[in-house]
Amino acid sequence: MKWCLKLLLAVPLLAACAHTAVPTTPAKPGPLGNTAAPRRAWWKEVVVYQVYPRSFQDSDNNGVGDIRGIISRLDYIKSLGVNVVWLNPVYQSPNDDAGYDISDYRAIMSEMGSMADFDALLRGLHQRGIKLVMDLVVNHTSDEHSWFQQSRSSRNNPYRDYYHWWPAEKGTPAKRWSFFDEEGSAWRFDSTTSAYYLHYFSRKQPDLKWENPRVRQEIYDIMRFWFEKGVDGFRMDVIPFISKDTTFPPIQAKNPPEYIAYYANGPRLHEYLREMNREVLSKYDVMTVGEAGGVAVEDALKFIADDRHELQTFFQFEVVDHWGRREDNFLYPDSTDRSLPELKGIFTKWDSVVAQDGWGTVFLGNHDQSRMVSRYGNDSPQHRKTSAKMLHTLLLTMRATPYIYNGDEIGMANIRFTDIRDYRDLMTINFYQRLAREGGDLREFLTAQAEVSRDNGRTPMQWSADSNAGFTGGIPWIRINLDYRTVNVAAAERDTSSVLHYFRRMIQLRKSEPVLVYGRYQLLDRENPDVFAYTRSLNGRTLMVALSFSPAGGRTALPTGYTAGRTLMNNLAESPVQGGQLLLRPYQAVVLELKQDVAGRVNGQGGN
Ligand code: TEU
Repeated sequence: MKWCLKLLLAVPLLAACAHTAVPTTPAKPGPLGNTAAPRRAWWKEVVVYQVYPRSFQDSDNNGVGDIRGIISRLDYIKSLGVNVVWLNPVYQSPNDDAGYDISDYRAIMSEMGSMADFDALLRGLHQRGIKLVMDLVVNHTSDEHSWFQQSRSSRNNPYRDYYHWWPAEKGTPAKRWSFFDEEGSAWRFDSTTSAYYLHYFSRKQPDLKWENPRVRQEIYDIMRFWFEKGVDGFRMDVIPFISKDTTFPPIQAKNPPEYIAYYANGPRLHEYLREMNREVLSKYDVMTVGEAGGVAVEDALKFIADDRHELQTFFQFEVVDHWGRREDNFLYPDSTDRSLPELKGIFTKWDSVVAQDGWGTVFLGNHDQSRMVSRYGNDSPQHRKTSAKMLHTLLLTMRATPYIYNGDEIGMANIRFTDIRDYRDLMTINFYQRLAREGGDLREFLTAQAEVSRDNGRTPMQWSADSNAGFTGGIPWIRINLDYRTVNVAAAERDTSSVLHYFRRMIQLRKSEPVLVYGRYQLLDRENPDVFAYTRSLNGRTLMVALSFSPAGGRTALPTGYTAGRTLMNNLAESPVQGGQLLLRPYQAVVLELKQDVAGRVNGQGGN
């Protein structure tokens, strides 16, 4: 295939290309495996590793991770078997929101290094056959960006129309909540020109006005700048927010999900994405993933269908928003919201989109979430390793491009701060201040944050049992989880039963089995409260994945008409197969080959 050849030349080691071509018509379809496979593309076959640069590796002992630090760990990243690194923002930034407030899109944040360091990182990745995806944060800039400095200086400034301004003489603008503001409002009065500017995130993150064609051209130029350097794609921050109803009507909606229509998914969103694709993305062989919270499943294909020419993929947030956080306020947990059947339903619903067109993504952790093992698994000493392996089995067996967050490959857990002074995330700090002013329940808030705060996912990478976990020789910018003495990369390398070794084997399995990438997904045993089980089928070959989400284990059955063949992966030594039943131990995960039994072949029936 053409793309494969191109990629083989550019990236000689990408194992995904070593497969033989995937025929689209099955030879002898079993009941579970008779649909055509999606069209191949390199970005469907990769495994992405997300590097949070502030917390990955410090090379100059200032306590903050940096680019040279990442370079020193490239062989480790290579050893994981991943094909792509997604790097959170490293651009020049005053760091109000950990780099998501950019003051210069063509410069590197000084505490993270220089452009020469960045170039060396890109070279080092490419030499190892690994691609680099950057973060594109263009719903907003920093208030210290020169565009905003100009824009706020006078009403006639040529940059005035780069941002959303509401002149005070029109009265107070209709209420818009900010995600991060310490007073809650997304409108901030600026006395220099007697007008309010819009900032959905912090007051140091004013929203860009995409309606202005000059703004869009500036952004396309920035994208070209990085693509010309050789960057292989963008993860696009809060992309549905770039188009909004700029009349800013008063909000009529009662329920939180309806609010989104006032903030995002505006009338010109798809026009902008198509323009961006036409002008920039279509000119490069790159991958794109939009961060698309709030996009309903019915609207998904508008973003990702092949013939739309917008994005290739996006992150949907239904999975991570479902499990254990309140729907109306992510700062608090919700212990009633942990139904496995519902979670399975969400995965299955989103898979049905890519069964038609487009392509999906799957993730359980990132820099905005608490740690995957603490949230979906069980981070007690007894279950941490097994449940982390189980979750990696899920991530690496879905019909979607998997994104693995750094540290999850060794099963890093939540730090659970109890003191507000330990927090670094403005989301937690600003809300705490607001609550303190309003006389809210601070103790309840801190208890909640210990479970759900973003800082749980931002503590430094645990490399070894040495001081500061081998992350820094200085004072780390955020506290390190004390479990680093046992949970660290060096220990995991020595222990052949570690999460790390399992993770590497799981990646190799995905790379060697096209059925795990392209095969049809079918949910089994939908209502089972303890077990998530499904099949993946391609070209007459069917694999079954069974995952226990419970400290009590669980049981499920093989699909009717099939018997268990080879076990391709098992996170425990014991086999769960007992005739037509699977008896899973706590958090056990298996990937089995299924064979059609004679009766099934004769009458072509069975399956669920
Ligand atoms: O996150 C978008 C976003 O919606 C988050 O603010 C989310 O509401 C919160 O993290 C709850 O989990 C993106 C980035 O990933 C995040 O780090 C930035 O803070 C934010 O955009 C603003 O750029």
